[in-house]
Amino acid sequence: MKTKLKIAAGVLALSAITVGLFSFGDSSSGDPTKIKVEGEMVAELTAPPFVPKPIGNRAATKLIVNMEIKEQEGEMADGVKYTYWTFGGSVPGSFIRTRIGDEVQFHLKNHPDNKLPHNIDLHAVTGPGGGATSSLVAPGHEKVFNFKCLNPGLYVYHCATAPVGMHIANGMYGLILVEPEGGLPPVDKEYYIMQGDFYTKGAYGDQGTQPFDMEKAIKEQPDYVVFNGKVGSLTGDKSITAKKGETVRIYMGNGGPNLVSSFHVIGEIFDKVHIEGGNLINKDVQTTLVPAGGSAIVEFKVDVPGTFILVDHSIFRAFNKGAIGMLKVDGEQEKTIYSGTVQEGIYLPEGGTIQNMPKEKGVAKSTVAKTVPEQVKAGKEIYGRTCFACHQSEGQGIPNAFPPLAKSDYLNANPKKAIDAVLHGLSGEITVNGKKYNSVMTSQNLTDEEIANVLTYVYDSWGNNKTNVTAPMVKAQRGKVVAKAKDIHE
Ligand code: HEC
Ligand SMILES: [Cu+2]
Repeated sequence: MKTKLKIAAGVLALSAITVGLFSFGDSSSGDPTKIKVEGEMVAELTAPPFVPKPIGNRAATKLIVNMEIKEQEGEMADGVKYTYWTFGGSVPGSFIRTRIGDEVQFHLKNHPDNKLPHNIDLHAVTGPGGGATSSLVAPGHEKVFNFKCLNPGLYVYHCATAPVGMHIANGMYGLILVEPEGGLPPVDKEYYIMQGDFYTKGAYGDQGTQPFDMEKAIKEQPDYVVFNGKVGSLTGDKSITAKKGETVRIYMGNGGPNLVSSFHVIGEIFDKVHIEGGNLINKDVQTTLVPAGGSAIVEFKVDVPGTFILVDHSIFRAFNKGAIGMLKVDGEQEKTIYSGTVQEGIYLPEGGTIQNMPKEKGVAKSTVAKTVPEQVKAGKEIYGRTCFACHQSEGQGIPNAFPPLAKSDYLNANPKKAIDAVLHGLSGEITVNGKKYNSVMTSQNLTDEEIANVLTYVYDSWGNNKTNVTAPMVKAQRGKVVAKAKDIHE
């Protein structure tokens, strides 16, 4: 406990210096301990990905926070059960929104059905243990303590009951925002996201109830790295949304317990980042580092429609451990900002010019028809280069994000639809093996022969129905959908 307190004091000292150097409005130049409070109110708390209403210009007040701890079973991924320990019934815990000068009266309630004592350390608190020393509470009990918000910023809170790592690893963390005098500038959409790493006895995707694995946690080898407590919490119909032209602010935290997050939104640039959730604003940022037990506030305007993928850019975590979310932006295309593919052709270094896709036979160099095993071999290589990233090594896909190709009823029902997906891309709602997906697969820039080979490989693998897709079949579909696309444009 002693060393932990020292660390907390060090962090607080640092944040005090930051406030001195960079202004978060002018409030920080005054003495926040002197800010008078008016009246009292009960804090609105929200589950992720939502945040309470902005503070705006309300005066500092006595703010009552009622936080209930619940130990409850949830789903880490499809068919994977996990017992989470939560603040308020969600991972991350309920979002708390305050302002500088608020006097928070914190009620920590440990539900009688719980098995363990817990407490809370809020990084926004100036005081021993960030509140942990005053809040240890047994099941069926409540503890109350008060603190005054002295430093504006976005702060992590977490349980600090021994074994601390285990309480955090089971989901006991969340964010508390302390707004500056007058509030943060208004934006159109605000969301709450927190990354966390999870350690299970079984490997990623192993079915059934998965207990916590202390050994893997100590070795810092997580099976899951996820946003908002589970795989797929922010994909498909749970994606966060915005309309073209809107400004989006994400309150991004990292509960850890171990990993640091390289937070990135594919296809967007953060116009502004409150570095580490504090007062220093960086502009035009591609990827921002969110420390374990730290945060960042990122803001950007969405200028073009589409699906933007949120990732930890330590990229195996994204595609293999679950750290993927989606922001869906509606609106008209904005071709001057992003054109889409304007030309598709064959690149011949010797020839030096871009040519159109071969319309006639004879352009491709080797047109000797391959045997099925040759197709499978060539197709496997293409799969590893192009499809693998999303549909995964065994065609298992990623729950709620990328549909499976293994034993896919969609794929096995009709090779023409599979060919269309690879040729022209696929978007809108589809159902694969009883699960709905509503996402975007971009068109894959492959020749007829390559598409034939990769699909023959897919059909030959993972329990699929061994359809042999040939180049002429692909060519036939290519012709058809061009005509269809034309219809749409007319
Ligand atoms: C960038 C990610 C990505 C890549 C790369 C990708 N796909 Fe997809 N694929 C998707 C998504 C997302 C969907 C679902 C689209 C929807 O919801 O409408 C999908 C759907 C499909 C489907 C139909 C659904 C099913 O599960 O049967 C097939 C077939 C398919 N992809 C094959 C491929 C093949 C073959 C490749 C490689 C040549 C490939 N995909 C590359 C993301 C991708
Ligand atoms: Cu706890």
